[in-house]
Amino acid sequence: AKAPVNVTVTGAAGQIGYALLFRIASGQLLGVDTPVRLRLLEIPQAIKAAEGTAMELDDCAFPLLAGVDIYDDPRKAFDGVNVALLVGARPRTKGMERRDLLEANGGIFGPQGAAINDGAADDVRVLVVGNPANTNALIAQAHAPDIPADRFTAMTRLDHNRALSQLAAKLNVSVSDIKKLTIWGNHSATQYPDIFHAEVNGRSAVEAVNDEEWLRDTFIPTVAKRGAAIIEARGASSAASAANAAIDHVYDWVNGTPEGDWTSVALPSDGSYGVPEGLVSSFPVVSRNGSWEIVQGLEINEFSRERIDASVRELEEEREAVRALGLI
Ligand code: NAX
Repeated sequence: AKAPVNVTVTGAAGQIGYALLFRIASGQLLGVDTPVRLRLLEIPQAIKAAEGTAMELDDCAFPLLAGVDIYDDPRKAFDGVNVALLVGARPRTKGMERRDLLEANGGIFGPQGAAINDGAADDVRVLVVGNPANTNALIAQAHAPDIPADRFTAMTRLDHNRALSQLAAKLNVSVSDIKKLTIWGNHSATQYPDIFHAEVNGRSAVEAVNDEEWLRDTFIPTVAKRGAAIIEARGASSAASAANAAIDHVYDWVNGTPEGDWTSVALPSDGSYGVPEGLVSSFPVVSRNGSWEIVQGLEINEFSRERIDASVRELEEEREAVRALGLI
């Protein structure tokens, strides 16, 4: 039998945590032949709630679940970790400036990055979900100099899945008919969902849509503002769909992306497509042999260039701000 994989989930008592843990324990994160040991990290006030979730995990009697441990100390929670899902973050509260938000999150993701650096297994993979996800990933990565930078990623898979679904609805096709869609840039309102390279049943998606106004004034803003629309409708932010995207992200990272398609992941730039090196920005990627590779050689038209640059500019501003605060 395979040895259990250590999966640490931060913010485990939160709403995404609740939607995520049961799917991990059932085998959907890594595959149905891989046992997992869950390690939940929470702040002291939420430990009791995490214990309640752990009781429910017990009650599912998942054959693949090798154990559940609960911690309020990142050093312990990340000891020996193979997959780290950084979900817990400091949310923006009313009247909070961006500077305060970045500073509060620096206080979380800096120490967590250092704990991962010191304690993680050699094959560690990190996915940051907690917002501002790209810059939180940048902060964690900056505190983990001994780990290859490309093991630190931030989640734009939810945006990717939202874009797939919107485009499929517009063209009246199934999401599985669509390939090669891309989210570029920041997981924020400036993100750019790009369909110029996308294919629908093998033909150009842009030609199939044939409606630049829809693309510009409906598709892009609908995808970028979907999070706000969910809050408006549900009275709470996306949880099950965010957990689903985290599962998709890690599953593909470990098991590979299908031939003839790609997905979207925010990872430290190697300078591809003019994105400054080191910025954690979303790219079209494939997963091969357990690593992400940025898809190279795509032609970027003027419409796309403008939008990629705007989102990357926002990421540069965030990086400047966390630098000025001494967080990286
Ligand atoms: P909740 O507020 O329900 O849960 C967050 C949990 O994190 C809480 O239980 C809290 O106690 C815990 N926490 C806070 N600081 C912690 C720390 N230092 N260590 C460990 N745990 C800590 O939020 P939820 O709805 O679960 O969302 C979690 C994060 O995901 C938020 O930052 C949210 O903005 C972000 N999202 C990111 C998305 C993405 O696509 N990248 C989409 C969904 C979501 O909005």
